[in-house]
Amino acid sequence: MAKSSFATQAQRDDFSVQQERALLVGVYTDGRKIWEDPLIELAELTRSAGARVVGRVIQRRKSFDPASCVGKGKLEEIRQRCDGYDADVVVFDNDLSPSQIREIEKAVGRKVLDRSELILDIFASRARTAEARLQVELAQLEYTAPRLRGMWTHLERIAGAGGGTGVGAVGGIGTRGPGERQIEIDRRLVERRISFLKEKLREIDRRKLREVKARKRFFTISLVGYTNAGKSTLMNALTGAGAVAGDRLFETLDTLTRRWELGGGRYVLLSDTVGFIRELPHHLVASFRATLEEAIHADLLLHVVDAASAEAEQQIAAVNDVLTALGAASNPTLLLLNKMDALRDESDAHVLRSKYPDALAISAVTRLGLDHLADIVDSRMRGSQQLMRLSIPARDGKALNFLQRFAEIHTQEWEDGRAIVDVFISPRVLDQLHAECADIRHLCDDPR
Ligand SMILES: Nc1nc2c(ncn2[C@@H]2O[C@H](COP(=O)(O)OP(=O)(O)OP(=O)(O)O)[C@@H](O)[C@H]2O)c(=O)[nH]1
Ligand SMILES: [Mg+2]
Repeated sequence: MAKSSFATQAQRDDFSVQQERALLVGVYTDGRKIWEDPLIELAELTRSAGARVVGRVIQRRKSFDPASCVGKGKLEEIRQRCDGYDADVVVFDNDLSPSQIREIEKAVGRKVLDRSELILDIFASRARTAEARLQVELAQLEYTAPRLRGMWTHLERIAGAGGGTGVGAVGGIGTRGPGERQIEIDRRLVERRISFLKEKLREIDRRKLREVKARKRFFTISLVGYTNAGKSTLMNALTGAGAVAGDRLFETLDTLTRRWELGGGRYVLLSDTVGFIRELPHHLVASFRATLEEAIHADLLLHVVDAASAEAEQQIAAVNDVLTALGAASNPTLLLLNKMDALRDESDAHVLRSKYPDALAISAVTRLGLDHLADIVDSRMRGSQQLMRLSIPARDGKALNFLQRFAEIHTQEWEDGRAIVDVFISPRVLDQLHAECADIRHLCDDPR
C-alpha cells in the first residue's frame, strides 16, 4: 500500500498488512499483567500476516485515554517514529474502538489496525475451505463493520449477486466517506449479509453435529493448544495425515480427522484443529464454534504445549480460558509438553514438569515419548470399557459385526440359536448397539 501523508478512508477499508512496514504499539495499564516482552506475540502475528516489523513503542499508563488510547504526547512520538522508520501501518496490541482508530489515524497519518483486526486478517488469508471462509467473513463483518464506512458499494454487489462467500469481501472497497443516509443503507446491507452467513453456518453446524454424533461409536481425541505448539506436526507423526504444519501462527484453520492406530488392531479418531491464542477475539470463537465442535465433544483432549517457549505457562492458561469459554473445561485432558528436543535450557523443562506433574514430555519431531503416549491413550480407551455378557441372535450378523469393530470380544459361544458373548464394551457403544439391534439381552456384568 502506498504511504500518504494522512490516512484516508480508503486506507481504512483495506485490512490487509501484506508486505507493509509495521510499527507496533502496546499500551498497558498498571492493572494488566505484562509478559516479559509484551510485544513478542504481536510481532509474531504481524510477521504471520506478511508484514515487516520496523519498530516498537510501549507505553504504561494509569488508564487508557478514552479518545485515543494513548495520550497526546505519545501520539506525536508515534507519528515521528513512523516517519523515521518509514512505516505504512501502526498495529496496536490493544483492542480499539472505531472512534479511537479514527483519532489515532488522524494524528499519525497512517492506517491503524488493532490486535483483533490483525488476527482476522491472518484468518482471512489462511481460510481455504468454504466453511472457514464463511466463518471468517462473519467474524470480520461483526467486528470490522462498525469500523468501516465505505463498504456499501461492495456489499451491494454481493447482495445483488445472491451473496458470494469470498473472504476479503470486506477489504478493497470504495473511497468516499458517505453521508448519514448512506451509513443507514450500509448498516442494513451488512445486517442482511450477516444473517445470510449465520443461516449458512447454522446449516454447517447441524451437519457437523451429525458427523460428530456418527463418530460417537469410536473413541475420539482432539488436539488442542496454542497456535504454533506443534499440533499438526504431532498429528502427522501419529497418523501420517499430511496436515499442513509450518512456523507461522494459525497455520491450521480447518479440522482434520484421521485414524490413529494404537497397535493390536485398536484405533481411535484423532482431530487436529485451529490453534488458540490469548484473548482470541470473541467473534472468532463464536464463528468458529462449528470447527471447534469436535474439541467440545471429544472423549479426550490432548493439550499440546510448546515447552520450548518462554511463554509456555501463559499459553497454557490462555488455552484453558478458551476451553472454558467453549464449555470444554471439564473434559478429560492430557497435557503434552512438546518440543522437548528444542529446549534452550533443561531447567525450563524442570519448572514445567514440577508444575504439571501429570504432563507427558514428548517431541513430535524426534518421536520422543510417542509410544508411551499411545499406551496411555490405549489404557484410557480401555478404561472406559466394561466387561459384560451379552446374548445376541446368531443370525444377526450386523450386531456381531458391530461388536467386532467397536468393542473387544473376549469369548463367544453358541447356545440355542444365540451367540453368548463376553465383551469389553464402552457404555456409548452399548447404547448404539441397543439402538441398532432390538433383540440384545444383557445377561450379567463381569462374568469372570
Ligand atoms: N523442534 C521442534 N519443533 C517442532 C516440534 N513440533 C512442532 N515443531 C515446529 O513448530 C512449528 C509449528 O508446528 P505446527 O505443527 O504447524 O503447529 P500447530 O500447533 O499446528 O500450529 P497452528 O496450526 O498454527 O495452530 C513448525 O515449524 C514445526 O516444525 C517438536 O517437537 N520439536
Ligand atoms: Mg496446525
